[in-house]
Amino acid sequence: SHPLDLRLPTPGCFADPERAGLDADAVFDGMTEHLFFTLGKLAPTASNHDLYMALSYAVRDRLMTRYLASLEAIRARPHKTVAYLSAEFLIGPQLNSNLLNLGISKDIAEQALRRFRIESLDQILEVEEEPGLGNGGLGRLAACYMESLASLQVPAIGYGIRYEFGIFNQLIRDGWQVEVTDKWLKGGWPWELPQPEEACFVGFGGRTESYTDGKGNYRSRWIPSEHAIGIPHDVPVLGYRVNTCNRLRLWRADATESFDFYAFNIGDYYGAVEEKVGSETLSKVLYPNDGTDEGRRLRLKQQHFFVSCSLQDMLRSLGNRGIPIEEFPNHWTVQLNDTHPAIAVAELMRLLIDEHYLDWDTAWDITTRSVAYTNHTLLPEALEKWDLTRFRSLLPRHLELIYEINRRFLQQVRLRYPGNDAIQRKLSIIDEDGGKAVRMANLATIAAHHVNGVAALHSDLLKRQLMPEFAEIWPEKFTNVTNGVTPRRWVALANPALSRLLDEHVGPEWITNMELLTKLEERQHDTAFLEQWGATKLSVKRKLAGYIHRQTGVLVDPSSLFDVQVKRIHEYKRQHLNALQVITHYLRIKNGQAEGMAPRTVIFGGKAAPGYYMAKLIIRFINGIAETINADPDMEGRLRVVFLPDYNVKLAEQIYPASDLSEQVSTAGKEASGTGNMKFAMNGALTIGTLDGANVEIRERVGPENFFLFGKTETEIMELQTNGYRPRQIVETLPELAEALRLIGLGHFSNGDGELFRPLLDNLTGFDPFFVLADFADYLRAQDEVNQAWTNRKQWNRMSLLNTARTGFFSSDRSIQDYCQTIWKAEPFPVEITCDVP
Ligand code: 475
Repeated sequence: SHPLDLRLPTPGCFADPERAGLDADAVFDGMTEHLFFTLGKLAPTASNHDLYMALSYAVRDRLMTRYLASLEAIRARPHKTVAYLSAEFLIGPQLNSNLLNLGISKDIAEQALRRFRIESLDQILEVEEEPGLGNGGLGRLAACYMESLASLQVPAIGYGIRYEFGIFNQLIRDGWQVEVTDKWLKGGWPWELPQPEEACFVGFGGRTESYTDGKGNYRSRWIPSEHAIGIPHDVPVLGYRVNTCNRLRLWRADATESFDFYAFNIGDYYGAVEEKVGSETLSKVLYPNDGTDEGRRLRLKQQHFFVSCSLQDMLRSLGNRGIPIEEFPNHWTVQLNDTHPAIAVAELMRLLIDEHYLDWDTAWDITTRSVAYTNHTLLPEALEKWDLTRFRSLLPRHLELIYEINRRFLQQVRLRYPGNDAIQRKLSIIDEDGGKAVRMANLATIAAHHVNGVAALHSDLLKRQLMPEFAEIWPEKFTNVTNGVTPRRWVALANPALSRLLDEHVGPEWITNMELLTKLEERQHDTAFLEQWGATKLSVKRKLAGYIHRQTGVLVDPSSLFDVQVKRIHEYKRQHLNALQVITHYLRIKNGQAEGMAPRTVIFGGKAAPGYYMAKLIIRFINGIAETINADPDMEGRLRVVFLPDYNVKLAEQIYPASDLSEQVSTAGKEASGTGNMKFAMNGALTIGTLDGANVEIRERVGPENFFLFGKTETEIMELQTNGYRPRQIVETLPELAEALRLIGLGHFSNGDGELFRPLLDNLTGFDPFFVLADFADYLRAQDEVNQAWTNRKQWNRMSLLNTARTGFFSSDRSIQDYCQTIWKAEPFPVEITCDVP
């Protein structure tokens, strides 16, 4: 490849930080300029936020050579690019990860900061506002994948929505969750580059009409009644110590000035303003549901908005380079992150047929060779379905195209299963049972060249349970890519103490090749090293203990076992199973049966969807338990319970490294993969978990002797379900459980209010839809094993070390390599920048 000499101010020479502008003097000079010219501030009066902004701008400047060189490289020499379409990107704080990937060490940053009388980088990182543009696992996965794509030098662009308000901030008031608007943009966000000249128009509503073109061809077109403009806001995504700097392109909806002329001309000033306000609300707020489909009209509008902008952007980039449209699949590989962007199938067909005048077969060939679909959940309540009438009123042309896609597909089905009406009804994109609806998973599956699940078990269940007929028709379409997490953020940045140890004993290459961590196994019997391993963990726990005290006022003992469950609150994730375990632990202490039980700190964190009553009650329940236990003198030095409010990426970075025990206790078959489970294990926490999602693969890799397994398997759960499950009978056989439930019913954890947790008790003893009671006894047994293992600290440290050593597989670098080879057929494209700049 040809090195680019862009004659740009900061060359990409990692070998020579001074000439690359990455030394302390250059960073200081950059900060000084930005303080003065960009922010209009004088150094002596600058606040920490001002200094955060100045440092961020100075760092952003240093991304630009690589950013522009990466864009220019692709423009000059086309190469297949990954388009990752996702309604969510939960990217987390940006400053520290850009410092790391650029190669500006903490020491260099602090040298620069000291000249502004700031002693530690942490003081500056603290004030950074994180963009909460996602709910949980799915959005965070997209962010890890963008980071790994860049680090592996694969050209990629992430397409999404620039929500003005991200996931709400969570307060806890009287034990209840309170949602507060997330105004992440209020202080200015320095990491985005708006590109108003690349705006796109998107239509909604209206009608379709048929016409005959100049050549006598019969055609259709869409006459929308409403429009929005999408303005791209680009966020640079730099790879680790490479020149590749990809982009996250987030669309902000703006008013459609050119379309309000009519209203202005008749003097309807307010009417025109109304349309302006209406189109702006499109990118206003993220829907805070994780794992449920609300079927709201505005949500479908958001989806079509960002998908249409993104596809137009891809087509335009081919046009700009004079590449024929038939070449689309060789230049773009389009990944649908769940069905949220699945309207892309119909929109790409519409753009190709109605606007680029291709025939159906050519358009379908292009679409199906470009698009692939990742499924993230089997829960029926999460599968997106759009009411047909609503869908037609918003996207009438898309519905016509979907009908035609469906007609052709069902013809194939009829040939394959003649006379089998049930199969046709089941596979149809249109749900005809009850209120008619469009099934987005069926649309995505029919069009995609690959459909993948996110862990081995999940991909298997996807094939065998959710889509057996599709898998029979297209066996080669279905595949697995087990999720992964980026070791840059989740080890190097989050856990500098551990990273130093790994650098020393494995060598710094672990950070881009996590399989090297197996070298740690050589140390598994080295007493001194194991002690150092334990001491490192303890040092990180001290920091978290400080944070817990500042946030909640609860004093926790850093040498106690930190037992942690952080994730969205959901019944299938079973935080209430963990809470019941805590009550049992408490009762054993109360009843003098706690001999040999090591001191524990049980930590919870996570948000509940604002409309999910049972999840919110579970938060109240945990806080009730915490209040009772933490106030009881008998619990002093033995048991502490903490609910950390407002769990987000920034807080997660504090929590994973400080954990001893990772709670992964979902009902088998319900958690598609989990990714927190990987972050815990990499940071040396042991897992207590069910055979669900990626837990299965984590256990296989770390070894069953280094994992606390409990609970029914997916098959056993299915059997229970079909044979009739009676949770009340379980209570009768388990006195500890009965006592816990009795106390809850007496209001022991709710200041005497026996009614507060009644719905939770009724749920558990009535239907218990997630088999909490069915797994309770085995869970307690596994918790006793945990306690035993913790008592032999050398043994525990060894198990912890083996967890870190053997979880290299769960690096998102490995996941991305899987996607590149099996689904995308995309390859690295190193960007060269000459260092010989004057
Ligand atoms: C799974 N979010 C995890 C993770 O693959 C898995 C749903 C509807 C609307 C908005 N967001 C959602 C999810 O479905 C989601 O986050 N799924 C999660 O994806 C990454 O590790 O098991 O629950």
